[in-house]
Amino acid sequence: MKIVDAKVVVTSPGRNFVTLKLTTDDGLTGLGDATLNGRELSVVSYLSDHVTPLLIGLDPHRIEDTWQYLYRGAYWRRGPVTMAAIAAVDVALWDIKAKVAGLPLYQLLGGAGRDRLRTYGHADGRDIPELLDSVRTRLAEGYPAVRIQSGVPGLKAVYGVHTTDAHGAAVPHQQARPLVEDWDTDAYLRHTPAMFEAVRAEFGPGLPLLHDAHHRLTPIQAARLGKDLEPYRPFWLEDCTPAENQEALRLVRRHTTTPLAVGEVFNSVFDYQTLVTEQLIDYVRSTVTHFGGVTPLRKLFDFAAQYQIRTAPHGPEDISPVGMAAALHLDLAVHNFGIQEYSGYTPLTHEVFRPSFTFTDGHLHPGTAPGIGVDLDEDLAAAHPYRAAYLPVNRLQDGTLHDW
Ligand code: GCO
Ligand code: MG
Repeated sequence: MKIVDAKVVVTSPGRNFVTLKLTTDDGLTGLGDATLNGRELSVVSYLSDHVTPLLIGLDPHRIEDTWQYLYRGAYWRRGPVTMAAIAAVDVALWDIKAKVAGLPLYQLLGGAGRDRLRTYGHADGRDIPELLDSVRTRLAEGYPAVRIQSGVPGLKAVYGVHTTDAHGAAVPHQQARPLVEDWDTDAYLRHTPAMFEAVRAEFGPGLPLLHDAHHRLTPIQAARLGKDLEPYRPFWLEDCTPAENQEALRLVRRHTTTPLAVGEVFNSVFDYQTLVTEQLIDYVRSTVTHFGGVTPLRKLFDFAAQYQIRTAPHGPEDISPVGMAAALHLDLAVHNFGIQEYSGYTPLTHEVFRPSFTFTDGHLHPGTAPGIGVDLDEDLAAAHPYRAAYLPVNRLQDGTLHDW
């Protein structure tokens, strides 16, 4: 079997997604997700200019070899653009292989290790009462676990919290020029334990509560927050310090038993080396799309398993349904699955991608269709072209640019 065509599809049914479609001489097709939120076109160029011409004529069954060819063969290794491009190829090849076998991908990864996948959804509010309402909504939707983020008194726009204009209409957080949010770490550190206290008081001790600090704290600030949250038993504190510095987590870990989750911006096992071998974290947050595909993510998950670290793939709406489907197959198969982030997709996104995965009673399942189980409607995709859309930036109150 040979690859005879490789096409990159960019579509924006609400937000931008980049998809690679490979076709074989037998007429089989495979899809892979290459979406890098806010930097989408760099991956389109990497794929179209430097990768797809090399794929024509290759045997699609040689997944490991193709991965090594694109990773080692380029000489320049790692980085989000490279790894998103390689991920798309890797997933498209797994999709083809599983279709040839007539099996859902998870069967090729060892078969189902569980019946369904626990998820968490996002709750947010500009103040605590609005957050409590949002948690109620997520629970009514069936989510068994909830990430809580709230506005901080004195700040106008904070990560993870929706904003509205003067007429009450929602302001999309992605814009043609980045929105500017504001930040004050002391105010946040005072407010966040109170937010947890209010949610625990309303929903009791049993509900798994997660929180994302989005890389904004120094190690000693993160240690303080971890300690202050201990009475409320968070499921995890995510990305408490900037992700580049693995050693920072040593200090945080020494001071708190609050579980730590890290890794959505990582793209290589080397980003995790210290974190995993020194057991500085409890959850690895990488997903297929930004980590070079199913092939390397499986290796990371197995590595983490030796240290009793569990998996929790990144899963906001900026992972396309193709990338989500690939992650769900891996989630179902690996022994150390922890939880899957899932914020759902718009109805139009479901029409463009037509995924066969299901979300029932707060649990996902990748479905049993051969391959990864996603069909792309290319005509509908073409009717919704790319639009420039950037994530916000974040400034301290004196104007200094801070982590977003
Ligand atoms: C999460 C993430 C997202 C990111 C987004 C950026 O935990 O889901 O932090 O909310 O901000 O993926 O593209
Ligand atoms: Mg996050």
